[in-house]
Amino acid sequence: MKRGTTIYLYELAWILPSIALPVGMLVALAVTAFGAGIHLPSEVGRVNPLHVAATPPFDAPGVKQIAPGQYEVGMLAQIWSFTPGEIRVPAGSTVHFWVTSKDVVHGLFIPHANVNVMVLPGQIAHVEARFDRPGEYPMLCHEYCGIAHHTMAGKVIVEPRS
Ligand SMILES: [Cu+2]
Repeated sequence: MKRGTTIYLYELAWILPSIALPVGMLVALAVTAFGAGIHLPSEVGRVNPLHVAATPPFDAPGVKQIAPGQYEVGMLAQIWSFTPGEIRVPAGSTVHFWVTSKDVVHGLFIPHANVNVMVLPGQIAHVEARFDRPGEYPMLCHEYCGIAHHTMAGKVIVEPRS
């Protein structure tokens, strides 16, 4: 085999995967977004952060049962806590979180529950999660929001079904 041909094949062995990989990722992204309808949790509405404490559902933050096994949580994030800071639901529940911030940029991250959303003042974020396994799930702020950011946490308590 001529030397020039060998180099060409060697280059081809790198070029083809480097095209196939991003194309494969784009196809996976398109199938996920348009086929399976999976999207990032995003802004679903706006609220004036100055009047958020008087705007439903944030005027009475808390857990509300909306149907059997379905709960809705109106949640306010502020430096350096979540209101409500503790959420209790029975195992197997789906929880719909409606979250906004009173002051600065926060985040809401619940490990093992597929909740990871930005919480911005002026924007309402919506995310839902199903809690099948009983236990305590921490709710963490994952955006640096000031000197006591590391203390900003709450918990979801999933109680076993009797
Ligand atoms: Cu925070």
